[in-house]
Amino acid sequence: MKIVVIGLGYIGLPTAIMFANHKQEVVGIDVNEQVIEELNRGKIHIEEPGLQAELDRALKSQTFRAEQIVEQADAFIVSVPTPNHDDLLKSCDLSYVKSAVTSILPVLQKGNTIIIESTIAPRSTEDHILPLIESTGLVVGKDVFLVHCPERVLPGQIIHELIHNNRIIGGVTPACTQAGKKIYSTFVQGELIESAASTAEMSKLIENTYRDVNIALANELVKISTLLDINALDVIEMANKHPRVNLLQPGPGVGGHCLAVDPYFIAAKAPEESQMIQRARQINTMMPDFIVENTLALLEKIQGKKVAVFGLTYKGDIDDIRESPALEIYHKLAEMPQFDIVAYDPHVQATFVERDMETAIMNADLVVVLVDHSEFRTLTSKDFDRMQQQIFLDTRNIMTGLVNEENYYNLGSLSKIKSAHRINVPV
Ligand code: SAJ
Repeated sequence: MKIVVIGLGYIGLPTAIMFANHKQEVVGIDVNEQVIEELNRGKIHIEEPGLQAELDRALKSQTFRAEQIVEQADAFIVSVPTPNHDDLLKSCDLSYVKSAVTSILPVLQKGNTIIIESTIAPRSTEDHILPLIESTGLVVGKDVFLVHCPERVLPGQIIHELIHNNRIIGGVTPACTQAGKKIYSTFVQGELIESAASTAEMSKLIENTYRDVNIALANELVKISTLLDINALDVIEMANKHPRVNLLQPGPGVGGHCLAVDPYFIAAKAPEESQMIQRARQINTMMPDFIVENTLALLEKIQGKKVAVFGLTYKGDIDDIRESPALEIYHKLAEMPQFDIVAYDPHVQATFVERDMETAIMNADLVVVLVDHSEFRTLTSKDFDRMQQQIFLDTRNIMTGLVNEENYYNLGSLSKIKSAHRINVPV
């Protein structure tokens, strides 16, 4: 089977390569000329464990090549970004998806299948994509097949999850679902769950919304517990010992291109009915300010000046800084002329980011940990000898080598920062 994958980003590229390494002929399409050129030379442009080796294999077997122009194929997979519109409820911007689908139309033939993998607002496949395709005169469900098959892989584990996760195959008609199943069965070992396009769209969105709301609850618990001088991290640990409770972890905010984006796609389609979803978004987007406030209170308490910010990505062990609360916190602190703020992240290459830890912590008064990179987990106080004062604010609760230090603060012990002038709590 020949498959054209449009959009060679964090999802499209691994997906294209997986098909190529499972005996399909794959052409990857991207608008970025440099990406095309590098991929054909054998270099991946994103950080994802195992992906480079998979590309090497696909190029060697000549089952994958990257191009700029869409060509005829049996199946087309659209995996392009769907950002938020800059409107009140940050609705779903379908323009890249529509333009990718439009680029397929001139080469579309009877019997072809079009699959939308991009995350889209509920009803988008039927209300927006279907009319585009049928404008050619081809009938969906009879001449060509249209499917929404949301990707559900976790960055950092994409290769494994692409193969083993269940996939929702949401066809516009039952014949579309069957056409989609045939394509993914070439390499997916998880269950291929038959569904309708709109159910698949909403299911994908609510999966990430569920996590966002759950994290908002944990973040709210931190604020409440800080006020009441209770350790929220201990509370979560205890509560999660209940067999039917699974609170997620609080942190400096929720980032990435999924949890911080998808809930708005639902909210914008049903503003009145989505009060809790919107409130959870607000709670999570306010977390960076809460961390900045606590950092400033701690700096005041310790009379500190230099801060080393550990981690800028939106989560650990990846190089992705999209929608990153850590980056937002860094920028907010760096704007304050009275402090010397250094960013350290072994995964991020940018001029303002220090990649040498020794240089970053030299004479620092405070280390603020914003990302749970594995490299940080094993650090002990010996590693911080060069600091002026060894004080830590660990928003991810991962510096296990330091937890017993007197000057170690995490989201369970923020009340210690303000304990000198604690506000009166209503009794
Ligand atoms: N986070 C917390 N506390 C937690 C877990 C996460 O604050 O307990 C934060 C992270 O630090 C990060 C953000 O949430 O800033 C998102 O991280 P994540 O690991 O929850 O999610 P993503 O965005 O990397 O990937 C999610 C996954 N969705 C689910 O697990 C339901 C993934 O499976 C999806 O494929 C992906 O979204 C997507 O593309 O939608």
